[in-house]
Amino acid sequence: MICRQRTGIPVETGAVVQDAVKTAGKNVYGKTTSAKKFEWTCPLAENDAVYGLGENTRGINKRGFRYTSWCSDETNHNESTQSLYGAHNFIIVRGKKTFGIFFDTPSRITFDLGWTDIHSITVSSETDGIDVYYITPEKQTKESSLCNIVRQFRTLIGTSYIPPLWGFGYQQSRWGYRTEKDVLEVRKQFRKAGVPLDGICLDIDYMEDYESFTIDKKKFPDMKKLSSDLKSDGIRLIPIIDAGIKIKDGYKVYEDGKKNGYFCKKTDGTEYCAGVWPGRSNFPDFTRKDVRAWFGAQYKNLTDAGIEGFWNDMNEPAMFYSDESLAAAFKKLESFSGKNLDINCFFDFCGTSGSTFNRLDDYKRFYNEVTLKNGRIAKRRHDTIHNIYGSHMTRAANEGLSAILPGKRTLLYSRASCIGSHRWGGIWTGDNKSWWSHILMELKMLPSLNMCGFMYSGADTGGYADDSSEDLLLRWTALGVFTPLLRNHSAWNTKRQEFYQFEHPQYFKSMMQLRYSLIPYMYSEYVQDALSGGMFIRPLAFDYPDDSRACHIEDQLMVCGGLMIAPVYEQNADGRMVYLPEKMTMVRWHAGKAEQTLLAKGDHYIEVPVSDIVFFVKHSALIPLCRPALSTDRLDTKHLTFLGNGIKYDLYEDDGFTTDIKTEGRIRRVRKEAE
Ligand code: MIG
Repeated sequence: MICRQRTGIPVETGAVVQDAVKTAGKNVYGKTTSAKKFEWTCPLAENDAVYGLGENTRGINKRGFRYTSWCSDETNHNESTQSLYGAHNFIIVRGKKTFGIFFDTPSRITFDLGWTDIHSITVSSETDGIDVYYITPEKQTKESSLCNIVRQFRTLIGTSYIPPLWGFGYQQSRWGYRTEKDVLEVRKQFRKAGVPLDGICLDIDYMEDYESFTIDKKKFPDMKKLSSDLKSDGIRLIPIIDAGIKIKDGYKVYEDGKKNGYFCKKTDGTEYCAGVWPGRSNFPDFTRKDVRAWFGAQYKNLTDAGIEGFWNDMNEPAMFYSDESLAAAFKKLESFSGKNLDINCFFDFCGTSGSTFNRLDDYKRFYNEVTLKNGRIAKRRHDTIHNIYGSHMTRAANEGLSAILPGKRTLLYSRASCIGSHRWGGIWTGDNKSWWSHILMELKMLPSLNMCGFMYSGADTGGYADDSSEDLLLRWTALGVFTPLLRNHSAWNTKRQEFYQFEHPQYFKSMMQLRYSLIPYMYSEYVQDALSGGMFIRPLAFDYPDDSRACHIEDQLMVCGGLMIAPVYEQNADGRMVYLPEKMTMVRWHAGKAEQTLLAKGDHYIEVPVSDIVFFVKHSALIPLCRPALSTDRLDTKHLTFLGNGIKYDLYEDDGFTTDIKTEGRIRRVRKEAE
């Protein structure tokens, strides 16, 4: 059961699709106060756990720390970080009473989950209107109450984005593929080594002067021909689109936006201007329907060249500086001139030029036009609706692409997000580092993302910033094989990290062969989970709620209906301890082949050389594998082999593109005997 409690007149965030919810009566948990500031508090008992918050740091059980939903450009994130690129305000409290709670607000909101006091939660926000949804688990369900709460929540927020089938293929990216030649080199290396590949991402260098929706003809003389050549080889191009629009006469997108008043404005009615890639830029007011329609239509410049996939970047929005913060920084720097820079001012001096980056006072300088939940249109200062800006850029792209390419799914993922945009696109988890701790961080983030509806997700595999090494990339890839979005991406000033830069390309080939063999199964599970509100990736606690050992495990995950993974995330490890909550089949994937061993419930030390992927199949499950191919459009699902001891599997299949997604008539029962 879901109940809603409304305070004030909230802004429409787009998160919720179902309005048939009861107004909160007695099915309310904790206490709400809303004198000036909204606050919700709830006591926690000794063994209670808190799950959720999607893209954020630290544990799967989030108890014991504080978090802030505030879409932030945060490459250097670590355990101290409280906000990342997405804002996902859903938590589940597991205790004597287990319930879910969703805070539907576009404003900054803080979650003190047993940080100040380990025995209580305090959630607070300075919003002037908020909808709080309380979710009580249904009685008598086959699944755990945790899964049931997520399922109800996902019904409330609507079906998660389903990418085209090729979005499950491998994507190679690098901020550094500058020209057509660079792209062709990537294809050559993959195809030469016989390693599967479905996508190559184009970062900002393909644009003219970093202007969104343009193509630099000097570097990419014939994008249409390039994309069609690559497509015939099963590879698609995925260009980046930036939120900030360069202020430049003669740049059509800017001129249109300016003429029609589509950019965010300050109180004096002039456009708000901040520096991003192209220098001084304006920011489309994505919370306006007409602006979304206009922006969405711009994608046609690239779809006309045969492009069918995009990634939307810098849409928190990230800002290097504003006119105001830049002027203040210069003034301050000047004031240091001729001074004796002692301890009292040297560090202040050092920090001054960096102080212009993503400032709260800058987010207070401009306005967005939003729709309120009573249907009225209103102006809101950006900082009060910050968390839905990026998600509405995804919405603009999704709606635009659906209109441009009707009946066809396109690939779309974004950096910033808010619950609601899980329906419009996927997300990658933003800039990370080539750190072992970031493998573990991704592992812990994935189930939380699934709770919040973000199923099509994954990290920059191998790490974005800093130099990667072969062992790190291999271990990270061994996790990535199980995430719907699997992309190797890195920054321009780091060591190249395509598999062919390293000593053992055959290890990557083997791992990609596993991925491609699993794609029909993963796709089938993904679509069925998206349609039914199931979680593609789950903490063990969600499948084995009565096993207290399983409930405390934070470095193993359940994936799809039938798999458990236990990735290695420590350098130089030769294996790891794995806990099996029931009897399972261990699969050792080595040199493109599976070796299966039945293991008893309990603890096992499993050796895992960097060349191998080891994972586990639930005792009752049967996992179909197809023969790997170089791209998803070449996968043959007629001939399947199987992992595990189950007897049958219901495989969902479609053409990989259709927008008419339904299971009727598309499920084929496959059995082991068919081998
Ligand atoms: O501030 O387009 O997260 O993936 O390579 C950097 C350049 C802007 C941030 C993205 C990253 C991308 C980079 N972008």
